[in-house]
Amino acid sequence: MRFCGIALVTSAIALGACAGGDSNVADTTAVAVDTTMGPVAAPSTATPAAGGAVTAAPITGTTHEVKMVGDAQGYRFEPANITAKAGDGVKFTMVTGGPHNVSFDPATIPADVQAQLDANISEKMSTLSSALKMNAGESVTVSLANIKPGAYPFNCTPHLAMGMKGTITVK
Ligand SMILES: [Cu+2]
Repeated sequence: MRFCGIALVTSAIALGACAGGDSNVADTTAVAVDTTMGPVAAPSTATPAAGGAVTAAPITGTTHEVKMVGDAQGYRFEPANITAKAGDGVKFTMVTGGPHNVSFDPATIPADVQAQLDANISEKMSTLSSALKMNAGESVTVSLANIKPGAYPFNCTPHLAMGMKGTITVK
């Protein structure tokens, strides 16, 4: 996740690698670009591509930890309600009862937030929905960088009907 953030800032090529889903390739590309271009060249390539593509904004503040749990007491995010600042991030870690994911309903997310929030999800299976995490210890991170203040409800796609949901409030 962190290397993807760096990659997105430093290179549109690395962005393509991250979006492509092969983490090994993305990792190698990000490192190679970082060492060859150096910090001076990075800012000039951070401009979003023509056509309005939104790139992921890396976490610059606190990373809040949330557990994704399913057991005899039900399916839930712990904690379900997170209060954060813009620039913070939320790391959702699979603990038990997966697969779990983190999904935002576009109907509850302001139109001018959706593209950035979507770009800020570390690993996705569809728009505004993270990949499913099956194994304990696997995680998905959502950066709140460039996300305006507001309340952003989320849920777990497989367990929405069982009430597995929460809200991120950005102050
Ligand atoms: Cu779940």
